[in-house]
Amino acid sequence: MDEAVVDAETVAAYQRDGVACVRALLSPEEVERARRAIQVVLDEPSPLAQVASNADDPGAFTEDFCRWQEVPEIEALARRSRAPQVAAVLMGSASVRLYHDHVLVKEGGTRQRTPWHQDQPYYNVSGRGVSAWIPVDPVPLAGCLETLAATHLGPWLMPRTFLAGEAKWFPEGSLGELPDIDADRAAFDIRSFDMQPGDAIFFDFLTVHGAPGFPFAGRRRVLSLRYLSEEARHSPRRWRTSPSFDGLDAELADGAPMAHRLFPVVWPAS
Ligand SMILES: O=C(O)CCC(=O)C(=O)O
Repeated sequence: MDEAVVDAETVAAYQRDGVACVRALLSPEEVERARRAIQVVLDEPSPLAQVASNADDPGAFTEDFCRWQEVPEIEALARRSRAPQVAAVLMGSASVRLYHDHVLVKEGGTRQRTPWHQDQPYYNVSGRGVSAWIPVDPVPLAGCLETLAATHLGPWLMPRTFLAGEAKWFPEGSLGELPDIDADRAAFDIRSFDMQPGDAIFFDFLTVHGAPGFPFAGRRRVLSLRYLSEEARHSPRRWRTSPSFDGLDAELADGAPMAHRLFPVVWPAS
């Protein structure tokens, strides 16, 4: 283990809980780069971009996905910041691939909650992966991503569409349902953190998580970098995944390693 990259206590916490906060993952210069990149993404949204809040929300929740090939500053951060090496150490994986980048911006005053969910059932992969959720603004505890410790150990829970609650990716009844966490929050081991720009929450693709709105004056701009372990395998779903990788199923067999130009090896750096 490389102690200079992430300490042993953080690695042990991550493996036990499926979540760990890594302070100052990005340098101040890298935070500036991430801010510029997020602005480019907001100014020039891709076809995958969406507003995930209602029209009457006093703020707005905007998302975009998979921009690293067009926005060089995202590619530089995804490849050459500490993030891919930390991802490798936390997952205990000798190499990691970039899966995708995800920009998540909540404007000040946004009411829209991000519902509790696991990411992996929405994805086209099986096997371990990790997200690095990196705010470039201060995020007080009351506005921070929330995670449920140890849910990375499973089971997989039913992914549903966020607004209508439909089961599209797996047949109805084939996976267990998420408990009503907000009905009895004290019964769950909820982890969240007071974040400074450039700090990161690393969490497993199976870790149950959600986020409150952002009841503050400033914005909550986040760059999430998502990485695959060596054991990740292609797992086509019966419904469009989020994000979708159109045409991939014709190029990568079900069960194949994620060896494809869309998912470059980013650690060890080449
Ligand atoms: O930033 C948010 O509000 C939610 C983040 C999330 O669900 C994710 O990063 O997978």
